Amino acid sequence: MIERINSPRDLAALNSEQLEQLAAEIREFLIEKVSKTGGHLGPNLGVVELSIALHRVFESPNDVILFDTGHQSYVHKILTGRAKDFDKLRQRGGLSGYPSRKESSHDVIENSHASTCLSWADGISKGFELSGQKNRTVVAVVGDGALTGGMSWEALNNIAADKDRQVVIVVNDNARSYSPTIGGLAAHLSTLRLTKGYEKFLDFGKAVLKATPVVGDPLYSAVHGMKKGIKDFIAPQGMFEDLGLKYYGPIDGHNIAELEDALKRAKGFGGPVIIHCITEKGRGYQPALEDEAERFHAVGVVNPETGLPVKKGGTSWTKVFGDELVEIGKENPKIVALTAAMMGPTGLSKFQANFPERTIDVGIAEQHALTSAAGLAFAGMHPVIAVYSTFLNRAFDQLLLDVAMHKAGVTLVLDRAGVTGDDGPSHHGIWDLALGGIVPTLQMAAPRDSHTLREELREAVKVSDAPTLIRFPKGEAIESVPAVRRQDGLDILLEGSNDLLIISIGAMAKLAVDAAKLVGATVVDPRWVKPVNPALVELANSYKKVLVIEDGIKHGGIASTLAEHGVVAESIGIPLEFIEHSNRDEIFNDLGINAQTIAARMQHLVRGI
Ligand SMILES: Cc1ncc(C[n+]2csc(CCOP(=O)(O)OP(=O)(O)O)c2C)c(N)n1
Repeated sequence: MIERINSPRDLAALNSEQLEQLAAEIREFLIEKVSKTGGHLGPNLGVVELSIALHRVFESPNDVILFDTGHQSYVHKILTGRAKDFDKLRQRGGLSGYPSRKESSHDVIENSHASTCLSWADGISKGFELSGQKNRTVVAVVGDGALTGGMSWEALNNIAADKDRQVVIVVNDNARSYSPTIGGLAAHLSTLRLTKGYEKFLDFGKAVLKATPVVGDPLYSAVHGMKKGIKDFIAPQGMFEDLGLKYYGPIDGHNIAELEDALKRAKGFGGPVIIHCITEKGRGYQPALEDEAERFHAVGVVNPETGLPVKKGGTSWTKVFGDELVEIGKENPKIVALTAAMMGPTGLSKFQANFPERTIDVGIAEQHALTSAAGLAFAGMHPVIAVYSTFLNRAFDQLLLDVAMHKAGVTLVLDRAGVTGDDGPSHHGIWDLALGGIVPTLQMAAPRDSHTLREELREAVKVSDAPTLIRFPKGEAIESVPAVRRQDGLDILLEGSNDLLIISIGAMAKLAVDAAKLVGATVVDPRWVKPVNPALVELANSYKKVLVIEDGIKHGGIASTLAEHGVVAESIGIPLEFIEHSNRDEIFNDLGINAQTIAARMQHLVRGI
């Protein structure tokens, strides 16, 4: 069946049995392919029927189908003629794990950061209206997790204001982000879920009453007028309708006929509509359904039969952090851990198991997390916010004004800093040092190994009158890059024989030491990169040549901060561009951040001494 689908138009000819068969084949296909490449298996298994129904009812790309976050767009890719490319999913030169304009005219948002889709839908539909592009419906598929992000509500507020707007919002409600979605909104959705049958009741009432002569029509209108009252009785917080959005649901997100029926009604409605679908994350794949923690939200390479990882990795930076935070939490009752819907991936599950009352999941709400943390600090706690580096970007204002300007004792722990690889341009954690570099009062450390991560984390949580930030990369931690000695807060990693000093930032240390050995340079790890340690400036100025190696963007990075302090240095870092998905080593090689290129650069510098 899959081979027969080269474009969404090919779906039109299929009868309901064939559609069921196609759905089953797509599930098998996803399990087979994603188990080989890694990717977002659980979310995509949950949207098979939904994606088929969307592409049968709407005419993409004339109608615009948007996926919030974009991690659940694999089925959409299959239906839009890209099944043949799945062997290279998330690999160099292959399919992106998110929608990609380069790949298809059916893809619009090059996303991966959550909760933006409704704003896109608002803008696109407004644009269609203003430019006279009638008959173009905008469909936004948004998860219950993504709905916990503030932007979603800012957008709904705008979409609801225009009663004629051709926007269909499909809430893909699987009750989970990575783990179960939390908060008042989740509770509300679960109340709505219990109202199943409510719309059917109204439809039944409509048919019966309309068939009743003379009194039927007025009576139907009266009942219809009571609709909100009935709904409020059944589901006391009809939030979407209170916002002024037509709500339809809940419907079975795995029943293609029911989905199509709802989507057709929404398409014909002529104004903004919410279709509330109930789906199951990981549907049809037993290992995913048994994964209570995350339902195979994102997996590496796994055995498709068992779902178990093919390669067992060593201890990750994430685990080193998570374990140490538990130890710190035992000693210090003021420590409170915050996550933005990523308890497991940021290493906080163990802290949560030990101190549930001191662990807070705020939902996909990084901005809120920062400001709420400032509040916690004011109230006498020491919040530790664990977040992927890339997701801090959107909370810059909160970091700057709510946290830093208030000198709040908040510790930010940035995982997946630097080049991350297969998740593509929007997932690299390469802006953190440059952004943090322009925030007054913020102190930043970049640990080079497990030992310094533990040590610097302990130092960070001791600071109570300023925010602190610790950043480390994705993957397996480097156990130890030993220092020859510590001098005025600086770690000297290698004593050289010539006049070249390498300033190595964080996890670049091993590479820096290996390359420096080849040319006899000195290597220093400043440990805390902000504020700039005067001892580092003094040391650097006693050398003839200085090279800074960092895995953040060069522009505004540590080398340019040091320049502000009078240190003239060459720099190796990330250029100011969006870097395509690929594995990390390939990206580093492309950028010339590997032992050979660094050694060659050092040799060149040494020759100039
Ligand atoms: C701003 C931001 N923070 C965190 C994440 C990490 N993340 C990716 S998907 C996801 C959960 C999304 O849940 P939902 O929208 O319900 O989609 P589902 O996977 O359940 O279909 C999270 C937290 C992100 N993509 N963007």
